[in-house]
Amino acid sequence: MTPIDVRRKDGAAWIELRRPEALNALDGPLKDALLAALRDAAADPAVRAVALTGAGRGFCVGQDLKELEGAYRAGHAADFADVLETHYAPIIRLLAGMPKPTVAVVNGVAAGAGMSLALACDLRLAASASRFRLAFAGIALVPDASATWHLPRLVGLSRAMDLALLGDWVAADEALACGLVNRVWPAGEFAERAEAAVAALAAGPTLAFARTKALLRDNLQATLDEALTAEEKAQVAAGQTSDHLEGVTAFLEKRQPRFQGS
Ligand code: T3D
Repeated sequence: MTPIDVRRKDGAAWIELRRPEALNALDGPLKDALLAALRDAAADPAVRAVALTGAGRGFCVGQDLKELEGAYRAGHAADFADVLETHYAPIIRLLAGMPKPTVAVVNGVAAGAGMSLALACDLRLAASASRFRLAFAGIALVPDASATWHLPRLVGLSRAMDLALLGDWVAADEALACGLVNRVWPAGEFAERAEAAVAALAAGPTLAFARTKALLRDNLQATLDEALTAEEKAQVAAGQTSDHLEGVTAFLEKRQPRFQGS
């Protein structure tokens, strides 16, 4: 089985992590393949949304700890600088920064850097049996792969501290209640509902989505004046798009818009 499966559906790229026997733990080949798939999806204008999911009963349990076993048995720690710079940082930058919506379709357990991947996506759709754990403290590490950046922004500092330091599992319904995920659906309807949500994003006004995503992320650090200026610049550009014309025309003609992403 190849470590990643990429399929195109309704204008979206579905990227599936495929090491189900290890709950999709991230070993070197899987991280290489994930980075390549995300780069391809980001660069391809025909891809208007990206969904990340896992094969089998897990979403992703983070770094493959067995991959590091050789180093530890030999008495020295793994080179985290290398793995973070080569794999995790570019993967996270793509999920958070690519100019199209990214969606974590969390089919099962998400732990450690697997949870970080989900946090870095723009939206998280979760199966009701999924659960989350920031498992870094259990192996005496700090949350990484952007978890310290995304988590407090999603759930607030107090909850982030709780998840990072106490390290309890968070069930899907609790994750929904605290803003960690955006939707929870039961197993029987999860695949269908998630596919419909991703397809709806891919059929949306892609350029407006790209600008919206950048504004929301960038303006977290901005002053009000800076945010107003950035919104104006983005809105001027959005107002020039074919999709804006189509959206207004569809409204006037009392029909659904057909956005082309241009
Ligand atoms: O590079 C860096 O920057 C370092 C950063 C690291 C961040 C991280 O991501 S550290 C890893 C954090 N993840 C964890 O600590 C999760 C470890 N896994 C678990 O605690 C359990 O597997 C679960 C509670 C998630 C699920 O339990 P259960 O009973 O449903 O399944 P299981 O039997 O434990 O796991 C199934 C298989 O997946 C099993 O394989 P085996 O031994 O039967 O052949 C298990 O070893 C494997 N597996 C699970 N997690 C990992 C893993 N293999 C490698 N690495 C894992 N993280």
